[in-house]
Amino acid sequence: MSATHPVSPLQQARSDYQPKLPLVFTQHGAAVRCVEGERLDPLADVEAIHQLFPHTAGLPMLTFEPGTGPAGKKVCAGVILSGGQAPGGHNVIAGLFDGLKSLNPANRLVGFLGGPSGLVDGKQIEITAELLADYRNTGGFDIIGSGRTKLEKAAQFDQGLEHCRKLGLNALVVIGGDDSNTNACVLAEYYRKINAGVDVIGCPKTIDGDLKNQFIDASFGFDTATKVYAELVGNIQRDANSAKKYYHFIKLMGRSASHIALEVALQTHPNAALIGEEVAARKLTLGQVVDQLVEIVVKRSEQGRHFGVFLVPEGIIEFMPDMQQLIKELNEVLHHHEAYLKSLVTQDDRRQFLFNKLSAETGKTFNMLPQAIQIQLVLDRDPHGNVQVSRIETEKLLADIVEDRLRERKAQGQYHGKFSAQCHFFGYEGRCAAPSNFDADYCYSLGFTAAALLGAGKTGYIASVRHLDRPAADWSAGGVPLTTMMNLERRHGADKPVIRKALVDLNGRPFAELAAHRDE
Ligand code: FBP
Repeated sequence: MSATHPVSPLQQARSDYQPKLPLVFTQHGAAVRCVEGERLDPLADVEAIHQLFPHTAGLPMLTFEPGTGPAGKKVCAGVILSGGQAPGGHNVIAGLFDGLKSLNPANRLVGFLGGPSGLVDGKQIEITAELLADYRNTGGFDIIGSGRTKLEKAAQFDQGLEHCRKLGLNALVVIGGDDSNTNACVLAEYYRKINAGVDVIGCPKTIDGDLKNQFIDASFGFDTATKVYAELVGNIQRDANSAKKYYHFIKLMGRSASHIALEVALQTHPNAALIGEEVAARKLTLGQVVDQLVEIVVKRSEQGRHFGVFLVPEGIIEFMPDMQQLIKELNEVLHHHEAYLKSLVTQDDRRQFLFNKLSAETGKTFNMLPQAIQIQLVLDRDPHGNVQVSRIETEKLLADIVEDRLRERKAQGQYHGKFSAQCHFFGYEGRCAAPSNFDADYCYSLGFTAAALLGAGKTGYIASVRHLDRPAADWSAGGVPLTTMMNLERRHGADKPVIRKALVDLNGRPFAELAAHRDE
């Protein structure tokens, strides 16, 4: 730890923690035997992906086995943190650094600043043992920062290559989610095609937990973030149960998939946890989702309980068919009438204009929304002019409509309770928490695995550490071709190769557990 800054006993203890590694690395460092397994095709759209990635599709699966590998290649790598923060990112860098040094003490690591744009703009720092000492086992991405610039154009790749050459780098490690690893895959293919001499390896990061498949057990950060949220939700549940006067609507991060809400629900047993994927499968409208919550409030009020906790996944709105239609129609209107809308003087005029342009059915959905949300839909637009769905305060939206419905029921003599809502959004509270021991170990192992892949001269792979349900020593380490996880998806009117996002599997054990016990 830094000599100039006094540290707390907790900081010191975290700093002293030595993350665990799979046994294969503890004897020989990252210079281990790399064994090729079966060649892996893309999981879907096989021919198209092979055509788009002729140099990196169909590569063999790799595992590291005990025994020394060929003499250590000299590796000078650049590392990029991409996208949202996730606990453990610093340990991926620490594992990568230590792994590279174990291959050859002359190996170097450079950190590109502020995410992928650091590579394109040539902004970086040298990662040294002294610098890293302050960051081992800490949360955050502040050692080099992160960003959301998409690396997808040849011009960006060429500029990046120029900077790599200037810095003497022959490898890049991209630590990111599905989009960032998609970009890493395209970059690996491009550099291989032009014989750039720069290998590219990805690492699976995201608190959202949606970068996983048969080869990737989990993305790092999910374990820590869900534990932090579960603690906060648990505290609120105790408060609700003590004061007995509020319904807490708690939105939990997770841009699209509901893994976080599901995991937190399993840890805390709230009165209801909405799961976006279930809402989509059952084609539940906003009104129907609200009705489910209203039923719970009414039932509890009959038992004299006027309090409770509801979990709401951040991405829920995009799973509701009526809201999907509303967003689609609003985007159309906003695009076609942008100038006219701007010329209108009041927000009310704009709301009214939009309402008149919507189809009858969608108009009803729009009308159901509280005024503040209607205005937000008109005002908050992304750089393409589309509605910013992620900015919609879903927890307030649901609380408002539930309150309205209860008022109606009261007027009809069907409800006699008291209802007062408190709204929360837990997201940023968990993304930079100190990693759990699991995430500290997993991240360090991922970084070490990335170093071993680079040492073995591999490109176009994602570092994979598997069997995470076992003790760390028994984890297996290796690489999975990035193209294996690819499929074609429709984006902005064209088919694009992307890594498939893992949504909550309604036939999987975590959801089955929730479904079996939620009525209790
Ligand atoms: P990544 O997919 O990049 O890991 O980010 C996930 C996430 O934390 C989501 O849960 C959330 O919707 C989003 O990032 C928030 O993004 P921002 O940090 O740009 O506000």
